[in-house]
Amino acid sequence: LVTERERGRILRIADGAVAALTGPGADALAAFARNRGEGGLLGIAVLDRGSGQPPAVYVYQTRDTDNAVLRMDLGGDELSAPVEVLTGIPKAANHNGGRLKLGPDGHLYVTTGDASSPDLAQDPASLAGKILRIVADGTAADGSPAPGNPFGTVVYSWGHRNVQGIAWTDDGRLYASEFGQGDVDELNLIVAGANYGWPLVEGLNRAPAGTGLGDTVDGLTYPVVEWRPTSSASPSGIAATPAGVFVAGLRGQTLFWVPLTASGVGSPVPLVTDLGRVRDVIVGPDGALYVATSNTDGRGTPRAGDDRIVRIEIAAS
Ligand SMILES: [Ca+2]
Repeated sequence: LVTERERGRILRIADGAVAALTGPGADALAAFARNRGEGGLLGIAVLDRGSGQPPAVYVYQTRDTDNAVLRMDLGGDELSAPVEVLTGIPKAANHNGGRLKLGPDGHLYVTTGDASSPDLAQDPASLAGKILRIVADGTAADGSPAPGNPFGTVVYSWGHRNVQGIAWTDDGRLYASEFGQGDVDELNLIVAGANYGWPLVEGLNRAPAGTGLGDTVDGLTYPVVEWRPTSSASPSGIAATPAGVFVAGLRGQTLFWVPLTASGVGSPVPLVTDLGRVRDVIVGPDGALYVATSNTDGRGTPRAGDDRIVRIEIAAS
């Protein structure tokens, strides 16, 4: 399934054929679809509830006054009317975050942006500039703080500017990509309760002398990978395989490969550079990478066939 940010549609793509989902849920999502800057219909995650039950589809959508996580049942190509799972995430024209992923622990991780109010990222009580971790089992408990969250709230990590991608490695490490202000884009290793520094620091900028990648100094945790300047990357969606972390780059128009090492990650390697702006990358059930381009979003140069979902096979080693 693929979301369309501005039209508010969810597409089912199978064997190269594209069909838009229908039903009350599709109508409700489309009703909020107007030009919302970087907002709109953003992340999507699907929960398989087992035999006899329809899958639950979670989406992140920018509405009139907030960003919200909504849930629908999917029967065939029909979506039921949305149920509000988590509301009141600050919205703005820019910095809405919006990635959703179900973690290996079965909980739903939600990335938010600072909603162009940087200080909110340093306010643990605000949902802006955070990674959130919530219950998502398809019941009325959805949206409550997941057990073990560091503050007893839905907040999992804080001090983020605009988290665009999250992914887990096989050994359980959680990585997250983040757009910088203009100097430094980041890939962070996410630890529960850690403060990733925005807007006090950006990458290693303004860090105490001697601070290295991945260090935690004076309560702030620094990224494990930097891209300088941000025009070289703008890291959006990410995916992880045993080969490493794959990072979709918008302004950098590159799919990066960040190799995994015993102690962390290596330096990013440009892997694919001929697709234009790359919005997202996931690992498919077949083990291949599926990459979404973003050349028709008003910031790119559309080419024939854009935008596209591209399948890329990667070597096992
Ligand atoms: Ca940071």
